[in-house]
Amino acid sequence: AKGTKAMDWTSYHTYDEITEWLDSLATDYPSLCTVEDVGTSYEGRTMKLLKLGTGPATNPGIFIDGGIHAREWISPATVTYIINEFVQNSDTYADILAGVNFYIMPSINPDGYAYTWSNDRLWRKTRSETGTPGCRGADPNRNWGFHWMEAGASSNPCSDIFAGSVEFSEVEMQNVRDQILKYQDTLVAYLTFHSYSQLWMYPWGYTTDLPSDWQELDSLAQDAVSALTGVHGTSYDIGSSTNILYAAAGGSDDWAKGVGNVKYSYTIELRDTGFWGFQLPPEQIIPTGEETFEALKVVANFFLTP
Ligand code: ING
Ligand code: ZN
Repeated sequence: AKGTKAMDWTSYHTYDEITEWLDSLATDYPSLCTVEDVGTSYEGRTMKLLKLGTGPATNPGIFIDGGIHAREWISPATVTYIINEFVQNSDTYADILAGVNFYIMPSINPDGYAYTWSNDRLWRKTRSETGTPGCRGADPNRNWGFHWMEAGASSNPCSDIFAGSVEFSEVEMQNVRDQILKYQDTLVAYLTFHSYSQLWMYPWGYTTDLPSDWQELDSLAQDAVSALTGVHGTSYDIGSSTNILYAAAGGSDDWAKGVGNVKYSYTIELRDTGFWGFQLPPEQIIPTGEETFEALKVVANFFLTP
């Protein structure tokens, strides 16, 4: 369609390809989406946010990010699939797009992601200097400033779960945080996509305690997952991250709920359950996108005012 940059979901794409594609969408579909520069990564990559929706800025907002962990390639691939599905079939989804605004960042750890293409396919963290030679990067999902470092995080810069020298030490997470704060008044949901394990999780990650409204988060998760499973039969577990996976403080979902005050905050671990792990074959991008999109529709429809 139009001059939209070539993109496909039969292979994985580099950070630059994803970014150029976002720009081309904003050029070609100005009534559906706009792109905003939201800052620069440690190594100087431009970070972009796509805003998708046809209604007023006061509509309920859903913030979506992908790629916080560099090696979890199915995450940015699924987030771009979701964008494409909405843009290419905007008539089908006219009600959702008129009633909800999506704020989407497909790849929020650009330096780490680039490093998984160039040097180390299994790199997880950012690429900032730590002061310890040979040990770069912080775990961006231990870096958020809510009960920071209280559980499941390390102060050792060589660890894969190094929380950073201080909360929000990582400029990329500062950039994402500032976008969430910018749209905070409208945000009803925050979805952050990881892989792998097939889990639909809600806070808290820093404690085994549950949020007081956990039953509402659980109920929407159940509805989303049942739609997801209905597509290809993929099974997901649902629960608080501490209770179904492990305790880990400094996660973006905890911050979004605990500080950002976004009620429906979820961390979603996409396919698979470990056979391929982070190296999910590209043949699974489309089926993963299809089932995840159905789950997202359930979430979006939940916030449509009838
Ligand atoms: N898993 C998440 C991690 O950051 C998680 C799981 C998220 C735990 C949020 C606690 C809170 O470790 C992966 N695959 O990264
Ligand atoms: Zn992850």
